[in-house]
Amino acid sequence: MNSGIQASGQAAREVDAVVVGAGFSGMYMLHLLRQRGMSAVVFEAGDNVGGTWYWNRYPGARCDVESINYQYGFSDELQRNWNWTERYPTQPEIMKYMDYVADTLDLRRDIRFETRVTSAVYDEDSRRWTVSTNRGDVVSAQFCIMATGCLSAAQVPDIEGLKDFAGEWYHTGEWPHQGVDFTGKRVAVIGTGSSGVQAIPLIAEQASDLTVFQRTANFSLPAFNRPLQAGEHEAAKDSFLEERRKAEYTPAGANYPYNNQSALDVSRDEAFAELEKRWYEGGFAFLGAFNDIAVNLDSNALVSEFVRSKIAGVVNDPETAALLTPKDHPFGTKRLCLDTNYFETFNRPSVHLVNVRANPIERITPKGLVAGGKEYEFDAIVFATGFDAMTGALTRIDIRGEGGASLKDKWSAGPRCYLGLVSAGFPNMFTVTGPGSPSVLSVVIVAIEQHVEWIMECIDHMRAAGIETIDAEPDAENAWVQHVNDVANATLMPQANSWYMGANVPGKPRIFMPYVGGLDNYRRKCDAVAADGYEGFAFERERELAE
Ligand code: N01
Repeated sequence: MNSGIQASGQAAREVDAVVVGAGFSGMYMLHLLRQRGMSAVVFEAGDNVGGTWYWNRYPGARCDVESINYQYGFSDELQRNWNWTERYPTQPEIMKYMDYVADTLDLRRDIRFETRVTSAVYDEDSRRWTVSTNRGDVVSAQFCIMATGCLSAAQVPDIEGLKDFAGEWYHTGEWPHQGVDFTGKRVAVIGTGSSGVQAIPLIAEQASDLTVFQRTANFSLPAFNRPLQAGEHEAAKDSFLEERRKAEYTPAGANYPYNNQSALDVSRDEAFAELEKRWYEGGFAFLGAFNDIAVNLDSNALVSEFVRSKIAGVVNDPETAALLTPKDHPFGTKRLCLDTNYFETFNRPSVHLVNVRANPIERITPKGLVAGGKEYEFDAIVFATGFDAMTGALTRIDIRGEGGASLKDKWSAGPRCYLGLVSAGFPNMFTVTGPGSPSVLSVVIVAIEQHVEWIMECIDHMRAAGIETIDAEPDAENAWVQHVNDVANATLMPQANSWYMGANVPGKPRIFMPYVGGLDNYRRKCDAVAADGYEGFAFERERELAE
């Protein structure tokens, strides 16, 4: 149990750093801080490590990055002593891995579980952050590191009547730990993003009747998951670190076979042959088939046509197939899904599809919900409706920087952050995989390691040079935000109503939030900024030196 740190009203305990969140980012950050001999405390809302994987326990939850690549790359010992069992890791296996890391590195003693940070307030006189929690902890820290995750603030749509629903309802991102048995139940799933696409086939196996409410048809690639063969992971261990070092300088943090050719430079038959080959290999390597899928509408149209034909080939009912076929956005401009039997599931007589775009959900009733004027009855409703991505976990905390300015207010027209690392006016607060960094557009653990290491080296530099605070210079921040937008606007990405654009949250500004310029370019930029004396950042030296 968490004993708390300091009841409010008493003097705050002082630490060098507070870390918010004990997912992959927070765990590694804590490890590095402790290696430096710095005092640190991590606050974590869950009762265990795991971050987004702690909460997303819905049926079928599985990472769509191959397991061998979905692990830390900073320690040979860690990777050598761990064995994955499937090509793509299940949520329970990822949790076991994170438990293993927490135990091996003895992280838990500095993590306060079941504790949610409610506010972080910067004091200009002391140049320290005061971080408060829902359990009365008050901690004063020089550094405040937000390891809050990009997809951790669950978004339940504000649909009238939910509180009157007589059945059970769940959000995929806040799934009950004891699991849910849908056997014999009539179930609704709202949402067909990655979570819905993974959950629907498994819920369909249990439920007596499943109705899927789809607002936007999504592109999904087959995962072709399989158990790893005897010795397969063992064989990969010798080259793992070398492969990871290479992956760190690729656009997506993965050594996919990239074909540096336009889809338009080959014949249609050749293009389809390449796509067919990659399709049956499974996974996101499909994206590397041609070099202009994300920027050239004609190339993209060819790929879209190929993927659409696959849906038509699987779904028996032509009307259902047509409805499941994405037509309103270019391929890859919404986050691609990876599935196992998703489209096949719609061939089950017990599974029905409702087009929410044509028949909007009007309200929830005690018995079910009304869409397009028709009432549907359910025992359970599953919201696979996603997250207030990239900003929600931060804006839900009352963060106050210089002059008492609120981060939420500063970001009201869209997040502003230099390199996705520091937001001007919030000195010594770092965001791991913050908006304006590649984060969700790359293998996120590779992006996380790059950020955590950069932050640690920056703090090392400050401590060695007697510097007390770091802040982003407003001009550098403005230029970076502009660059993030310019790079996005040169691609097809802004053409979709995606969560990358904030489009899934009513009222959220429509800004492309992650950096689409590639993890490789981004990493070089961050390295160059550091090498150049932290160009674009402003330092303040320790008080006695300044006075
Ligand atoms: O959420 P989403 P998610 N009425 O936002 C619909 C990562 N992830 O939880 O597209 C009706 O993608 C919404 O419709 P629309 C991954 O990065 C990874 O599935 O906005 N429908 C959409 O269909 C992923 O992208 C893994 O028109 C409503 C769906 O709900 C991210 O998390 C697994 C609605 C939400 O899709 C988020 O995925 C799972 C409303 N009011 C997640 N509001 C893996 O690694 C929303 N929708 C495999």
